Amino acid sequence: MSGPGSTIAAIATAVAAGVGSVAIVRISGPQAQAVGRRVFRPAGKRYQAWESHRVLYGHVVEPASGQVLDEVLLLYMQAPRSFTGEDVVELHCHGGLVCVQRVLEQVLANGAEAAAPGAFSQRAVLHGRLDLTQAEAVAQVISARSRRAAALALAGLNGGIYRRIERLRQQLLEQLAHLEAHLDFEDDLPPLNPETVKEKMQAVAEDLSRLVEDSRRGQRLQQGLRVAIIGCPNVGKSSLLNCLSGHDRAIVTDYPGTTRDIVETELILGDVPITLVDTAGIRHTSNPVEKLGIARSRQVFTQVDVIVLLFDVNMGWSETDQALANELPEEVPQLRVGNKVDLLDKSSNQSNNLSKFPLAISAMTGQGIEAFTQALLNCCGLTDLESLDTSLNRRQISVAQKAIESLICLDNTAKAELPWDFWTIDLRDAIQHLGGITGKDVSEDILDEIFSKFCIGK
Ligand SMILES: Nc1nc2c(ncn2[C@@H]2O[C@H](COP(=O)(O)OP(=O)(O)OP(=O)(O)O)[C@@H](O)[C@H]2O)c(=O)[nH]1
Ligand SMILES: [Mg+2]
Repeated sequence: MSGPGSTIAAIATAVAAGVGSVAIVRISGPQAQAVGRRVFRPAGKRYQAWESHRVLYGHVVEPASGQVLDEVLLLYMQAPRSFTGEDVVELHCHGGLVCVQRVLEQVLANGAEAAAPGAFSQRAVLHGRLDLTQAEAVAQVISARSRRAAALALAGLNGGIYRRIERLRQQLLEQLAHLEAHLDFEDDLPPLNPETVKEKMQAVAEDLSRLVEDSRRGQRLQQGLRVAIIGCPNVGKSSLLNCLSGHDRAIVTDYPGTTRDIVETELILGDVPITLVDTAGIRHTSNPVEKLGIARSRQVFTQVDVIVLLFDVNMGWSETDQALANELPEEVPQLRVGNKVDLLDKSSNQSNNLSKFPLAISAMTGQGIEAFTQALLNCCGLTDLESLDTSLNRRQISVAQKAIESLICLDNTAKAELPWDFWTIDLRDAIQHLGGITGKDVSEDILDEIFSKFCIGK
């Protein structure tokens, strides 16, 4: 990353040919205004004074030749009232690829340096505009694929993670202060009760463990689920994909062996983003094309979060279905679902199948789809999402786990009745780990590493 005193610039919006009516070049740093003035020509006198947080209208030009590169709106935000806490100039250009890139090139040729990934957010943290958890939440807000995932990320952006972790850190700091005072002034203070200290530590460890558990669900909500529909030919896999996605995405015929390639579609079920993967029906075949399709189906087994094993409820669960079930990796949750329940003759003993397989649906009429959706989300712990109000990201989960481990060590120290100064060692570790989540206790190297995973312009 360029040094903290430098002036940096990047395109802050998504860049794609032919789309987006507006694209933004963001400049941040002490020279932001100077760089902006070099390339911006106001459209009239009234746009010459640069007041903070006022929009100016004009053109970006190549200073030497005066050639106009784009018609823009310019927004100047004076330090510290900006995203980064520094002077910021935003040039709102035309969208697409060409204009915005030419504007950026000109900005870079006139005194700004290309921003490294995450550099704007990193500066926001350095200048105290955001804490580390809020900066990380920005990335989650942007990548959210469902309303619920966005709401959860926004809670982090509003300081929800910071407050929860900081409260726990303060509780630990309080205990540390007690222990240290006791070590220094043992004779002047009433004796410490180890049980009380232990209980307080345990309460913090339990709260952290609950948070980690919730965060695993939050991660799944954020990333979405990849769900494969697997089964013998003709059981209605492609029909189920079409039924759930609400349109004719995959070809459906009554010929077994219709689907050959993997067909994927994105949808939202119960606020959870889902990538649904339809596969070729698995059977022995001599057809070389179908064989290739079946090989692809088998590759999908290990690349998904859940497998829906579909069978025809009218035929019952056959040996072939069982053989297929045996092939599936144990670590991937499976949901066995009987399809074509609309054809089931209730008067015959076929209906016994229903009691054996509670998940019976019709991809044709939609019967049972609601219960199926619930079961699907349930097997990944993704129901009752309203109760989920804070979710750590992957990095934060692993740091929280280290804090929990330190508290477990502390518990062992307590059980072994070791002297108080041993307790303070584990306690300090736990406090340090929690500070690593909020950014209160992280080295510059770690910050660099965290922000390098952001994208350019953030
Ligand atoms: N009555 C009834 N027919 C269904 C239902 N689901 C699928 N079908 C019919 O079953 C036949 C096969 O459906 P597909 O969706 O192509 O089956 P598939 O499992 O994708 O088959 P392959 O791609 O060959 O493996 C078609 O004629 C569908 O209309 C259902 O719930 N009820
Ligand atoms: Mg199919």
